[in-house]
Amino acid sequence: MILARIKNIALTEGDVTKDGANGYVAGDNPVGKIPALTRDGAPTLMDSPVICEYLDSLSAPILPSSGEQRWAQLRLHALGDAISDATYNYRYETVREPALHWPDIIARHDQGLRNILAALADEVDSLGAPWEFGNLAIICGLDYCSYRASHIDWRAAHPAMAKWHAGFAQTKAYKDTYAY
Ligand SMILES: N[C@@H](CCC(=O)N[C@@H](CS)C(=O)NCC(=O)O)C(=O)O
Repeated sequence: MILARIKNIALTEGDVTKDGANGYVAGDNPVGKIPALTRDGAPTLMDSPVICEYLDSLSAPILPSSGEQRWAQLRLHALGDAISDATYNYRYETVREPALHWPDIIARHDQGLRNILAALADEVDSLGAPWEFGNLAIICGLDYCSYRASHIDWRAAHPAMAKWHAGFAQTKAYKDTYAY
């Protein structure tokens, strides 16, 4: 949604229903996960990097078309998505009743999250500002981590990254799309 807002692309948010083992069911999305992008006369797209690249392609792309700059942006985007993935995984494991907890796998997701955050904090000066293709996924991941894994106080652990994030939180695209 942030990328759509930055690029002035009008999207309509659809209602999704959760259908047990089928996951989130809306339109033509067998993956059963959100986000998914339904399009008139074309198949539904799923997976946030794919959706972002599609939206970016609709007008003057911010993702470089080739070369190391492209890989740098895709790498940062992947690291941002990895924050979200580790947070989902941590949440899925810890939302179960305590008798079903598996401490080793909880520790794996918790540590994975901490490792990604520390690695990004080490390179905070090169994460870019304002919005770029890579850093928008990092901002989304950081906010999702605050929401679902709040015991990891990344702002306290990484003050420079907190300051970097705060700059984005002042932007209209952020304020218009902040979900928590
Ligand atoms: N790699 C995917 C991950 C999507 C994802 O895991 N979404 C979660 C958000 S809560 C979901 O829909 N989970 C529902 C499920 O797995 O049933 C992306 O970036 O879009």
